[in-house]
Amino acid sequence: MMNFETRTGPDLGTATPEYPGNGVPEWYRDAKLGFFVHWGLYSVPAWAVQHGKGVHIPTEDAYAWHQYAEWYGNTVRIAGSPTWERHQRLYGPGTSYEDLADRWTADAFDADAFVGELVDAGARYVVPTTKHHEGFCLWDTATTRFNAAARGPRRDLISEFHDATRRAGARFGVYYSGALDWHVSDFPPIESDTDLFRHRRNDAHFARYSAAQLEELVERFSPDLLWNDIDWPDGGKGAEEFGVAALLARYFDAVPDGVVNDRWGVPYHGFLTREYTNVDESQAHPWESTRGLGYSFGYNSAEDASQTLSGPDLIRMLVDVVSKNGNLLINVGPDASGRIPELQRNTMRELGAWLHAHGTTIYGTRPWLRHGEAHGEPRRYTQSGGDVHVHALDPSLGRITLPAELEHGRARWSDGSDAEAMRTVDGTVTVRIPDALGSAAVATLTVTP
Ligand code: FUL
Repeated sequence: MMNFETRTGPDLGTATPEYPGNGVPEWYRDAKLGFFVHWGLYSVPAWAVQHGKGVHIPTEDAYAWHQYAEWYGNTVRIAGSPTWERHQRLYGPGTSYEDLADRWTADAFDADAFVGELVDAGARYVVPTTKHHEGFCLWDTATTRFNAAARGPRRDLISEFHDATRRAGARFGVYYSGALDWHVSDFPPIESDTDLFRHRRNDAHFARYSAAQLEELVERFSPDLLWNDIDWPDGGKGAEEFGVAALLARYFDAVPDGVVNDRWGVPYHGFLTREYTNVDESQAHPWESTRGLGYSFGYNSAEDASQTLSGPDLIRMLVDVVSKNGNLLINVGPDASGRIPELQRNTMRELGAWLHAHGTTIYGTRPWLRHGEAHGEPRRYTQSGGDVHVHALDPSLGRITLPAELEHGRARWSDGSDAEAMRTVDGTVTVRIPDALGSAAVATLTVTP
């Protein structure tokens, strides 16, 4: 798998004064959980080769066998790739990727119901792809006819997402593919990480096109969050007007408490991004972990339950990320009709149910003195309002050994019942986990020190 953050994530502390808005607003730090929505023409074939545990793809085949279904528009152009073969068989050799636009109906998409499912699962912000690398715009843009209002769905999907998200009381963000737009480029397919840099436009025309699109998005939706992908085209000398510094200045003028990510190809960053990567230690700067519920962001119909995160896995992941000063931007990949596939939905429901009962130990919290302990039962810490929340990651162990700082505190479970702490013969203070919680994903104890 490609390691995106190593090339796009600048080091901590490298922000420079020429890039405005350095920092991350409190609303973003409090939100903890967002939902990414990868939806585009790639949702029509909704296919990539299966990845996952035990599957080894040699590096030289990483692009021909790409794990991300949203990369279909590239993979299908690599002659002989599994996607290319399947595409010929299903759609016939004359059907281009872009022809799929007319097969995309989005006929079951109900934005309020869709966003409602995300919010029920705990989302505090929602970030749909407005334009992925394929170049198809999901809003009614004046910049190209290759958009969802003119082709396929014939609806302004981003406007629908935006209105529904605001109505639901969540924050609204936009994903935008800054560096790559295969619709207006004329390169051979990307077959290696080197190609990823070579096969992209960086001319003034393209910078102007991208800037015009992003500005439409800012003007129409005042997004709380800009999630640019890969890099921003710098356009060369004379195109400074479309460069990152100018764009971000205009964005923060329009949305003073907005936030941006770290994929602009410049030393400026808002929150840092990590993709399919675990972070070992708590990070000083706010960061965001992202991944799909399976091994792809765009819906991959070839995946089954064994490739999909279970509810308990996702709950533990959220707790882990939050304890280390991160947010989790978990992704759903709807099908072409606009429904969330059942496998993803099941996991989301479990997360939502857990957050419903334990949300106060996640939302609005901050990291504690440390994220966990090197020894003893696996656990993670968060804190809020003077309380420390101890999240036992393996409740089947039946007990939590309290760290010295919390030994004399008052401890209770999420239903408010008191937890009894006992000093054991070896001198540690231990709380027994009630049998009813033994099979929970995480057992959370709140301690007032
Ligand atoms: C990456 C993209 O190439 C993936 O397709 C996905 O959108 C992910 C969030 O960012 O850089």
